[in-house]
Amino acid sequence: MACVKLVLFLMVYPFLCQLAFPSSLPHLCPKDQAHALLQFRQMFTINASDYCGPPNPRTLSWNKNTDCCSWDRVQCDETTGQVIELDLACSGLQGKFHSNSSLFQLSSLKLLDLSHNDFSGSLISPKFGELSSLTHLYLSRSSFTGIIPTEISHLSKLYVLRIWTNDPYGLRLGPYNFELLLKNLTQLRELDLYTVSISSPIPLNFSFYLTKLQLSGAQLRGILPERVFHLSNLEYLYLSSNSLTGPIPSNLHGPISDSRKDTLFAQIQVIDLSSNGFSGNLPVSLFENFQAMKILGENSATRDYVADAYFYFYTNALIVTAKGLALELPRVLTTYMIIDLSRNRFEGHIPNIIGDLVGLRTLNLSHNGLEGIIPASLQHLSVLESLDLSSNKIGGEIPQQLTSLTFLAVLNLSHNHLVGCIPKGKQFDTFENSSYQGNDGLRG
Ligand SMILES: *[C@@H]1O[C@H](CO)[C@@H](O)[C@H](O)[C@H]1NC(C)=O
Ligand SMILES: *[C@@H]1O[C@H](CO)[C@@H](O)[C@H](O)[C@H]1NC(C)=O
Ligand SMILES: *[C@@H]1O[C@H](CO)[C@@H](O)[C@H](O)[C@H]1NC(C)=O
Ligand SMILES: *[C@@H]1O[C@H](CO)[C@@H](O)[C@H](O)[C@H]1NC(C)=O
Ligand SMILES: *[C@@H]1O[C@H](CO)[C@@H](O)[C@H](O)[C@H]1NC(C)=O
Ligand SMILES: *[C@@H]1O[C@H](CO)[C@@H](O)[C@H](O)[C@H]1NC(C)=O
Ligand SMILES: CC(=O)N[C@H]1CO[C@H](CO)[C@@H](O)[C@@H]1O
Repeated sequence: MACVKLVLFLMVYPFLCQLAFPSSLPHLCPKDQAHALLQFRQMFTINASDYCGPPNPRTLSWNKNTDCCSWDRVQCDETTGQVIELDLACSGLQGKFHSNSSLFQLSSLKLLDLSHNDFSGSLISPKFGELSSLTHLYLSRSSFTGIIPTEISHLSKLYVLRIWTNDPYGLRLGPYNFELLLKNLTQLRELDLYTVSISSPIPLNFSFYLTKLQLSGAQLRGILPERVFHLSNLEYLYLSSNSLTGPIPSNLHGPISDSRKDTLFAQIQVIDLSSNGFSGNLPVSLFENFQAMKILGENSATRDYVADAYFYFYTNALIVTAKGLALELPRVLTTYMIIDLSRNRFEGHIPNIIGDLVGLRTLNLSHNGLEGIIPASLQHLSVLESLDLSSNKIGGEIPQQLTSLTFLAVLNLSHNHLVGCIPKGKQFDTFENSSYQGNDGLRG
């Protein structure tokens, strides 16, 4: 009798459980989704790339006899059981990515990461545009070629879109598609199209939520719309190696009135406008607004920081771990604050106010037409590691106070009109003479 009771209890238990804890009941992955995943997996051989470090072919462990929600790198919705996250970054997938891939049957996907695989010159399928729940799409450095399809702009829920490539002939995005993309993806926090060829001016329509904009090497031209400076959440702006021209507006107005002006670029941590055709004076009024750079973070006094996700990618093979962290990294750890305005046509003086940006690690103003003197206020940049003012027309003496910059590992003042004695002591005893060459009036 007791035995029957126990059996009955065991039979009823799951239902009781479901009543009591409806959402904690483990859902089985729907059969069609498991099938779609396995079918996708079968299209590829596994050949881990050196870029990702040691081979980590996670999809090998997928097994049709187990619940696909328990598979490595697969996440399901707790209530519906639908696959909502698929993180296949650095999975060593090698082979053609078919335009009708079974992956597109996973219609509830919110996060899809296919970066750092080798899809051998496949085109990016227009069907990505059908995954309308996507908030995060990562397709970087996966050997896709051709034109990024217009359909990507259907993904109006996207927060993060990363399609960077390191092949300048790899991917293109027509000017019209670029405009459409910016206009329709109104929720975007991060847009990374590094070296994707766009070949157009920067359109005016931007998501105001952007925290990171990476468009280096995108063959952009024309002037930088003032609207870019109104992205009040922007932390990372990379526009290097384009053909952008004109002065940076010196009279920026806040979105409603001048009183809102202090929000402009207040969060900026990295601004890289190097190798463009910018002209005019350095943007003093913009520097004034760099509130985040005026703070010396808690861990700043150590070198034990991790820079933004890019730095992390390029210096650390553990991209897999990095990805999960990437969104949070800049906030959690001390960041690597950079101003790089090198190789442009900026003129005028180096503004004293740069000395207020005490969080700066790297300042590169080289290869411009700057005049005047090196402001002594730079002595306040106590965590500065790299200072490059080379190839300008800067005169006067090197301020003795710069010897207080004890973190300075790279200094380049070459090819200017500096005079007087090179300061002695501390870091200054470590710099090579190529740091000073091409200044006829310098001694010591
Ligand atoms: C794996 O990839 C490397 C370079 O990416 C290539 O040289 C090698 O032939 C590939 N191995 C196989 C089995 O395809
Ligand atoms: C994709 O299309 C090819 C033919 O163009 C076909 O052989 C293949 O089975 C299709 N795959 C899927 C997942 O529908
Ligand atoms: C823009 O997004 C909406 C959804 O918000 C979508 O219906 C529309 O097709 C998209 N337009 C383009 C051109 O992608
Ligand atoms: C500064 O920028 C120039 C030109 O973009 C570059 O060649 C140089 O290496 C940079 N300096 C440092 C110290 O990185
Ligand atoms: C640079 O320094 C080396 C010694 O470290 C010296 O031999 C050389 O002449 C110097 N070059 C110039 C241009 O001063
Ligand atoms: C400084 O820059 C010049 C060119 O601008 C370069 O030749 C020299 O090697 C650089 N020196 C250092 C120490 O970086
Ligand atoms: C500044 C600008 O061009 N804004 C436009 C962005 O897109 C919307 C929708 O097409 C337009 O209404 C705005 O005028």
